[in-house]
Amino acid sequence: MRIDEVCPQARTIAISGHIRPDGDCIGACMGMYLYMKKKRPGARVDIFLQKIPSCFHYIEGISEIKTYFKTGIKSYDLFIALDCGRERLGDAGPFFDAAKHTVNIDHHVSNKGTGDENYIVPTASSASELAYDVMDHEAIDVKIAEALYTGIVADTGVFRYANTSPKTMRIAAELMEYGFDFSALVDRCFYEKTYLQNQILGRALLESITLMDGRCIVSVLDRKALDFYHALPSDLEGIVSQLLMTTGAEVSIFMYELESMEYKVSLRSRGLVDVAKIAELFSGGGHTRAAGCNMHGDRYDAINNLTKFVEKQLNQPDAESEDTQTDDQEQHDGEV
Ligand SMILES: [Mn+2]
Repeated sequence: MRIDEVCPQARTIAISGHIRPDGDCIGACMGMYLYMKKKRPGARVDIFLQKIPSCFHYIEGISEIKTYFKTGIKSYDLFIALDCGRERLGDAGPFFDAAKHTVNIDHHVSNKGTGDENYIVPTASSASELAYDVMDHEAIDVKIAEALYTGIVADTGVFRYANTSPKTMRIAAELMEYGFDFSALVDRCFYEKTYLQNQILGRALLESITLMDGRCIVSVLDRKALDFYHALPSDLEGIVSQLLMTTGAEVSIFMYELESMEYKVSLRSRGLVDVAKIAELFSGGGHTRAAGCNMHGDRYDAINNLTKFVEKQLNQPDAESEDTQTDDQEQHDGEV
């Protein structure tokens, strides 16, 4: 796909991505938005996304996002959906349905292509990588490069996950040539934590327990602890991944109390255990290496119930737990 060849006459263009936008969704959409504004000066270009986490506010044009999904236009000439199909567009969905022509650019295996024109590449690291693919590289500038780089870094866990390909690295290198501060960008978006977040991470690590000779590590934070730190769910992101970074751990489980006797559970695996299968037993879901579910009742019962199935899988290592990781699964439970 060459995006410049799609509806060159379009006078109105809308761009959007999935609900609860993550780094890749934001990077791909913003990169495309800045690119289209530059390449199509005669057209009106609008971008719709839900609220953007403040760590991404350095991206050029972020304040122009229509977070309320309101516009004077009923039917756009062209709608570009990035990092998801029609079904995850949320409030941007009706604009997609009403658009005269739709384009879908995505890297999720589950997406069969929901646009009039589709560029779906499940082996790509990120939607941002694909957005780069369809652009005329001569027209990319430092602001577009910075947005796309953000997206690639987000979905590859800073070039750490198995979805990082030589092509990903080549694109990242090309983007780097534009000369933005990639080091500060990575620190700010992916490593920096607030003091509160660091404290609560410390607390979760301190109170963790290991089971099965250290192959499974579990930590639980109750309501009292969360209230003490005034912690929000977003402050707890990354705890389960940090737990897994323990020598010998195959599976990590992090639980926090939503309300009395109700727990939000996150599971991570290095690949030997399929945690999606375990989460599914408790009406949750996710991917082989990252999954989540909610559990009711006593915390010890919850831990026993979960770890029983971890142990079962660990004791049959030749079970079909092929690693099928292809995208942002390390960061999100249950979200495809
Ligand atoms: Mn993505």
